[in-house]
Amino acid sequence: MKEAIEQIKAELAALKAKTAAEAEEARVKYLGKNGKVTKLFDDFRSIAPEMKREFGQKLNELKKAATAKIEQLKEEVSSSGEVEASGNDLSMPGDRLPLGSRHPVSIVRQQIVDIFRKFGYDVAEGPEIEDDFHVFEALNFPPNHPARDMQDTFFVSAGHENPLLLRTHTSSIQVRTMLSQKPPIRVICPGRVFRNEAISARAHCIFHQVEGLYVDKGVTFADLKQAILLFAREMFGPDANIRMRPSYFPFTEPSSEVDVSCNICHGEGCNICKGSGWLEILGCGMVDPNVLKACGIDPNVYSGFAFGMGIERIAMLKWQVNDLRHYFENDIRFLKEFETSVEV
Ligand code: 2NM
Repeated sequence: MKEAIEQIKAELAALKAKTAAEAEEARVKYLGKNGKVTKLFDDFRSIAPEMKREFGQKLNELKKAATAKIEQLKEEVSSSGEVEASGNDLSMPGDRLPLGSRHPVSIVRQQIVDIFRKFGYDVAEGPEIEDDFHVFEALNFPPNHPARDMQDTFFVSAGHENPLLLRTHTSSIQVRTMLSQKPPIRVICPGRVFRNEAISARAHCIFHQVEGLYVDKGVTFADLKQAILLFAREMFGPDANIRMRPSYFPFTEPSSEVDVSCNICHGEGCNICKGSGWLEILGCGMVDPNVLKACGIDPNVYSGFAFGMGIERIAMLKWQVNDLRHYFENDIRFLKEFETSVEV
């Protein structure tokens, strides 16, 4: 036994490993179930009792030394960089994947939604393929309204009472919300919308909207005005002001268009605001009683306001982008402009 111990000691001293696999092989050879050191422990059981003390101690030392040596080998192969037969150094750091950036429309949508969430609005979404009822009928569009025309709306199916179509605004989400919830209702509805328009610098057949709705007892136009003012100041800075111009939408009465003070020239007049000092940002109004009725809400008990804005338009004002088409073409040189907006 003595010779065996000495022999293994010598072997351990000379032991080398170039790879993790070799180090593991060495561990199995000496300390594995049928390893040389393990074997000696088996032999130890059958030696004369008076020898046990001496060899017990030696064997324990041997096992300790073997364990330490193999630990050391494993350490060496992992820290020195293991070069495989293929020549690949598996310990090298990997190539960095280039990180994309968020699309400007996505950045602005999130910003708008976050502002209204702070005001206590819930976020709601709905289907892009809708039907006539949710997009037009419930929203007080008369049967012969031009928006219902093939020229303005993309139809998925036609020739029957409630045709399927691509939604032309996200108001259909608000119709669904009113049909399924009781007031008080406060929702903000972001989404993609579709209109059959010729593509130009100012118009596109696909764009993004955020619409909001607030229905409760005693909601007034003053509440609407204050909500829009607070939104404008969160979005465009604490110095922003708004002005409201009378307008018309089938789903609201009265209706208004809202301008924000030009944050480029501060009223001096520049080519962004075309010298007026004001920029149009959204449309809004008090929800028409006919709409509340169609959505199962009693207009004698409740009132509400609603508003809608185009995300691309807000993003154009924010970054002074002069052509809407940039948002859809995904030219990498344009998208890279927004790289600093990525939070890593
Ligand atoms: C706008 C302008 C004014 C609007 C109305 C509704 C609903 F469903 F409550 F009737 N949702 N959104 C609305 C009102 C949208 O976008 C320019």
